[in-house]
Amino acid sequence: MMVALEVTPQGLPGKVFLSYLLPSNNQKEVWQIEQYRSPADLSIQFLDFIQALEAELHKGVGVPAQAGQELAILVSVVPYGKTFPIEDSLAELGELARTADLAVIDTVVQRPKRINPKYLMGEGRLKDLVIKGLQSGATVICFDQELTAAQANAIAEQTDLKVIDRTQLILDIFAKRAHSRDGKVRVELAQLQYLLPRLTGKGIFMSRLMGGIGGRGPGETKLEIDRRRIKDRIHRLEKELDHLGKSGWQRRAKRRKQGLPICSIVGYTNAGKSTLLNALTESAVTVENKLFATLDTASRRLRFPREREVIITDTVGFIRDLPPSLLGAFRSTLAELQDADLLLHVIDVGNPRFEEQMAAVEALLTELELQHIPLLRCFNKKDRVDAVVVQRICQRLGGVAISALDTGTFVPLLTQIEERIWGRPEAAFPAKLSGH
Ligand SMILES: Nc1nc2c(ncn2[C@@H]2O[C@H](COP(=O)(O)OP(=O)(O)OP(=O)(O)O)[C@@H](O)[C@H]2O)c(=O)[nH]1
Ligand SMILES: [Mg+2]
Repeated sequence: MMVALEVTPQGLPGKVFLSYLLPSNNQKEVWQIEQYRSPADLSIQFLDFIQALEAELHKGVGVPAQAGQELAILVSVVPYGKTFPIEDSLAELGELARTADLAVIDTVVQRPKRINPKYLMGEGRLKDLVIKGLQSGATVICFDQELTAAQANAIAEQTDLKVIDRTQLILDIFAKRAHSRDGKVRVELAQLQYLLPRLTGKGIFMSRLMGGIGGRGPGETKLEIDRRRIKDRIHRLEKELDHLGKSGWQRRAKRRKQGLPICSIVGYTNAGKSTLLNALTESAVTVENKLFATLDTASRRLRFPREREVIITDTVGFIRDLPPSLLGAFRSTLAELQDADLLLHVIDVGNPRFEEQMAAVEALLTELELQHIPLLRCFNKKDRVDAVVVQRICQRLGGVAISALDTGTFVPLLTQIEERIWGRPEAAFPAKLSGH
C-alpha cells in the first residue's frame, strides 16, 4: 500500500490518499485509490487489512508451489510477422524453469509491431506485467529472449522482481548441477563472462542477479564485486582450468594408447544419452527427467563379440541457442569429441520438436568442427511413438530406432555401431577367410 499525505501551506496535515493493488478480478481495475479529508478520518487497521489482501492475492496462484520455491512468469516478445516457434520455445523455457526449481505461474506473449529497444516489450505491456507479477506473488520474470545489459537494467528499474533471461536460466541450471571441480570452474567462468559486460548502469539488475535464482550466485561473490575483482577471478579460474585441462589431456592420451575405438554419445538434453550408456554398459551414471542431468563426461567400455571393444563416452546435452559463454566454457570438454571414431546422435523421437532438436545438435557439431566424424542417428524412446511412424522416420532421416529402457531393442544399433567402426562383416572378414 502506498499512502500520500498532503501538507497545507501552514504546515498542517491535509488530505490523505491511499492506493493498493486489487486481486485479479473480472473488472479491469487493478488498483484502488481512496481519499480521506484528514489523517484523523483514517480508521483502517493496516496489518489486518494488508494480510487479508495478500491472502486474497495469493489465492489466485493455481500452481502448488513448494515452500521456498520461487514463482516465475515466463515472457516471450516476438515482433508481429516474424516467424518463431513461440509455443515450442516457451514449452522448453518451462522445462528449463522446472529444472531450475522455479514454479511457473503464468506465461505472457507479446507480439509488438516493433521491438521497443528500451524494454524489449512495450512500456504499457511492461506495466501490466509488473502488476500481474504483484497480483500473483511472482518473484521472477523470465524472458525467452536474451536481454541486453541496458534492457535488463531498465526493466529492473520498473519492478522489484528478479529479471532474468533464458541464458541466465541455463547458466543457473549448470551452476546448480556442476559437481566435479572441472565442471564448477567452467560454469563459474561462464557466469562471470556473462555478467562482466552487464556490470553497467545503476546496477539494480546486477545486484539481484548476483544472488542467482534462490540465492545461487557465482561462488561467494556478492554485491560488492566490481569489474576488477571479476576480471581477477576470471583470470584465476582460467588458470585453474588450464591445469585441470592438462590432466584431462593425460587421461585422453592414456585412452588413445589403449588403442580402442571411441564412440561418443551426443544429443539434445534429456534425449536419453545417459540411459543408453547405462543400458549398454551396465553402469549407473545419473539419469533424470530434467534438462542437463549430465555435465561431466563419463566413459565406459563396451564389449562386442570377436574380442572387439569400444569406449563409449557420454557428454553434456546440447540445447538450441546454447549461450556462447557456455559453449566456450565447454568447448574443451566437447573437444574430447574430436577423438571419437563415431558419434552416436541420440534423438528423443517422442518429443514433438525432435526434428528441430536434431538439426540444432547437428549444427552445433558443425560449429565444433566435428562434421567429418561419422555419425549414426539413433532414434530413442521409440516406445512413446507408433511403430509404423518410427519406422518411417528411420527411413526418411536415416538411422536406427531403440528404446534405451529396453535392451531387447538394441540389436540393430549394435550391428550399426560395429559396422561403422570396423566396417561391414564381409569387408572385415572376406569370404575365403570367414568360412573356416
Ligand atoms: N519412455 C522412455 N523414456 C526414456 C527412454 N530413454 C530415456 N528415457 C527417460 O528420459 C529421461 C532423460 O534421460 P537421460 O538419460 O538422463 O537423458 P540425457 O540425454 O542423458 O540428458 P542430459 O544428461 O540431461 O542431457 C529419463 O527420465 C529417462 O528415464 C526411452 O527409451 N523411453
Ligand atoms: Mg545425461
